[in-house]
Amino acid sequence: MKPPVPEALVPRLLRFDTLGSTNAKARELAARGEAPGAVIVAASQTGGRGRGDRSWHSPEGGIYLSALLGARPGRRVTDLSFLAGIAVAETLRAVLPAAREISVKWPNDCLVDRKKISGVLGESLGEMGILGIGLNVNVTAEDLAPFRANPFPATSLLCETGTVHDLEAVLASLLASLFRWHATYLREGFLPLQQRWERHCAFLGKPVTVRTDEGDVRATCLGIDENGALVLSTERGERRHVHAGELVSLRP
Ligand code: BT5
Repeated sequence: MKPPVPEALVPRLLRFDTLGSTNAKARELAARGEAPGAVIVAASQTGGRGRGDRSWHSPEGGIYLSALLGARPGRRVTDLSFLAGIAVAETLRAVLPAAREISVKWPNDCLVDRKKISGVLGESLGEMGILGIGLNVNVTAEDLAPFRANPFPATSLLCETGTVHDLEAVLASLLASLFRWHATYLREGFLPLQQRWERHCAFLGKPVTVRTDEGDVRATCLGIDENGALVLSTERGERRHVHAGELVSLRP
């Protein structure tokens, strides 16, 4: 008999003014019994975290949240990062003009016209995933100046449109999309996520450089596999699946 499909979750918002890191708060609350569906939201962070030892600049005007979510039985919580990318891309699509390119970037950034507007930090806590999402909404160009020289320079909705956006409306739309896709994932598995993520990826068929522990790989991006690994076709024509790393550049 098939195991029962877990029930779809409804987001329960837990709001804070300033936090060190919403991911750290989520971990603390989960240890005290907070259940999946909880979403920790902060107006700003003083110690926002990126991947590895990197940090996430988190002034007021951005969205900083961590959602406690489960993976589908038998799957890994790393699946959840792809939910975040899709939800951010969908949210941005609804507010930006159609001419703007919105793309997910493996493993879990979201770009507008090749500039980084959002980052995701997925962590695991036993069976549960802590899905941290940072999205630059009304963050000013001045605030993002330290990241202007990055290979994928930082941007915000404010920088891209010149107007201030309704933070609450953007948050509501992001959470609706995130939880809708989570329900689809619980019901149908990773395949719909894989397909939708690839639809939001502007790098397919393009020559890219991917940084891995074993060095940089120059290859053509083909998509992601059933576990979320990046699928590449190397310059020697070999197919390669990269499980850990980062797409660091798009080559001309
Ligand atoms: C990420 O790391 O992109 C993951 C960021 C996750 C942030 C969220 S906010 C809510 C939750 N709570 C947390 O504590 N974290 C999560 P990574 O791929 O390592 O990128 C980090 C790099 O992006 C930094 O080294 C900077 O170069 C750049 N950066 C920092 N702040 C930025 C910002 N606000 N916008 C764009 N780029 C930024």
